Amino acid sequence: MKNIFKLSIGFLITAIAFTSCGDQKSSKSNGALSSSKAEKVYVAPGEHDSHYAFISGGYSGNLTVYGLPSGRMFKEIPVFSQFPTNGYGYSEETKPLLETSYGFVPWDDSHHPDISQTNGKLDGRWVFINGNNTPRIARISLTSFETEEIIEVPNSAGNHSSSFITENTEYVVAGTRFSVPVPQKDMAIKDYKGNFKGALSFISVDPEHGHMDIKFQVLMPGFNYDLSHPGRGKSHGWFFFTTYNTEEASTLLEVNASQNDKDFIAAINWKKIEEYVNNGGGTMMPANYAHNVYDENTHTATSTMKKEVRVINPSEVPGAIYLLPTPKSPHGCDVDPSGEYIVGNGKLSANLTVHSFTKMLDAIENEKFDGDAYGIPILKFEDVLAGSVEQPGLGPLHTEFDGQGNAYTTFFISSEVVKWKLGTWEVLDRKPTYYSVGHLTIPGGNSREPFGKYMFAMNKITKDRYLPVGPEMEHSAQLYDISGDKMELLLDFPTHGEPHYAAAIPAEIIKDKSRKIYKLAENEHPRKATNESETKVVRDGKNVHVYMTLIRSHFTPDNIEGIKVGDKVFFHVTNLEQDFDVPHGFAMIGANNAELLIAPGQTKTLTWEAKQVGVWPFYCTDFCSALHQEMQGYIRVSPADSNIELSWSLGED
Ligand code: K7E
Ligand code: CUA
Repeated sequence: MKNIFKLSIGFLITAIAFTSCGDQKSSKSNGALSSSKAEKVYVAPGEHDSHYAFISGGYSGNLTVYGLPSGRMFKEIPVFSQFPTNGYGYSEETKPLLETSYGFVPWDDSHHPDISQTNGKLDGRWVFINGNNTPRIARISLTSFETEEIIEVPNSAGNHSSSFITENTEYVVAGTRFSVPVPQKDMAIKDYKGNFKGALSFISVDPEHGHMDIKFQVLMPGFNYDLSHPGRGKSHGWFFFTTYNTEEASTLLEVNASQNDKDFIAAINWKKIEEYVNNGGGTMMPANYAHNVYDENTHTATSTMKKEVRVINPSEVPGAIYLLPTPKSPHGCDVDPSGEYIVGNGKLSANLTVHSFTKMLDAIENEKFDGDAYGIPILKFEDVLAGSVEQPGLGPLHTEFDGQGNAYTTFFISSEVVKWKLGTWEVLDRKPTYYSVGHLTIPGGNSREPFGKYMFAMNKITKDRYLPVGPEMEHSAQLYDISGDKMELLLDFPTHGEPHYAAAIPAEIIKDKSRKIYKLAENEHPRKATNESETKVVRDGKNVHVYMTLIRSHFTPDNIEGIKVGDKVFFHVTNLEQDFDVPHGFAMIGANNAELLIAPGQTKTLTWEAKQVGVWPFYCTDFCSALHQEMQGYIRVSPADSNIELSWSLGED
């Protein structure tokens, strides 16, 4: 067994070396884009792209917004990471979004964005994304393009099989990558097997406001739950998770978790469990997790610690959970638009395995079982197999669909995307990627109605594709036209962080409802100042609250005296502008946090500690008018025992 394994690794390494050198050659020979390709990605000055792509920032913790087909980056939306560019996670209003049971966690590792759906179609209301490191799920508004909510996932560790949503956005799902003791406790690591648990969390989404709530967690055997996708159409009501490390090894997983010939796809009938829960089933377990919600009217987030979570053991709901044997350490778990086919991308498997939902139901009904794992029935492999794509490439990771009956699978080791036909399993086309592709995205590719015009591959290794910028290059995406029989490579474009996955959508679904301003009349921030006459400075012990406004091109007030060393000054800054795209910035010398970038009509708060006697300037950071450089002011800081009165002014000498 071990020797065979070593042999296959040897083969893979040779394959890597072989492909990368082959790739370089073909890259050189195809070097310049032909003019027809250039036309396909050319978006003339002032014209708009036809699609948005929301690309995961990976270890940046954020989400970037791109246009297709141009590959231009429009915005970075801060999600799990502090973002000095606009003060996210530094302003008093947004700090609560990053609260967790571990305290303030200003970073995460985001992997899988997924856009909300109605009836299996992208509805463009929200995009969800997971935090892998400190298990969390975020909801981002596709109206304001801001993070509106983050919920922590207890009993989870490495929230990787996440954040995929069901076809009416009933649930956003989070599965743990690492199994852990549940509840956590001090125990020997070597006693992992049989004792650790893997929590699969079903988080309900309020249909109107999108608010998330953990409806239940299924405490599964201690495998690693890698990726997941919902059933759709005929399989709506089920959710599928790939597993690896069904060996339950705790050390040297590269060897010890590659022993079993087959791991599993876990099929969860969430409708059945939901019914059980709605009838009072499950157990409330003590837990500690943060639920952070941003209010668009007060422009302020609040963080609440939740104290319990509903857990379900598989044995409580017979007939709700089955295991589908799947070779070998599958990564991606992808369901086709009809809901019939479930693709298990076995990383170390020679063939690509596709299961049939219809056969699965039949096997369940006729009890075609092959034993069980911790009481969960294992279905017979042959009885659930729809077919397999024979030797399509090396190291399959992820599959997407074009809605025309074709599937597209990425192969990391052989660095290619392979197009194949659902049902006949024949390979139709293959195109190299530069280099070592991870995920790929087709707009709507994870829905009942994909928009099969473009596909882009997100590659892990960039090497020579761009001008060198030192030892580390940004990752590279590649856009293909998939409207014809053969895929056509159109464009390379760099991405930010590690773009594990992306969600993409036709622009017309969201662009017209994109927010332009925050209406001052609707501003409910408790410390707003919606006109200059409402500005003031208020002392409350050692805390000083400055109610300040901004308009081209001055601060009100712009001279403040009577601050003392040891004071904590809270600048509550309201941007009075009511025009699209006229933000102002606020920066204070020596601030230990960041600047603020304040959208029209918005109020944000920056805290500054007065540490040294002197007269200290603040200024606007965003070039907002011809007199932007005049947009500045001073704060006088006097000794702690000074009796200078608090005063503030604008335009008085
Ligand atoms: Cu990078 Cu989806 Cu986290 Cu595969 S995952 S590549
Ligand atoms: Cu306001 Cu520059």
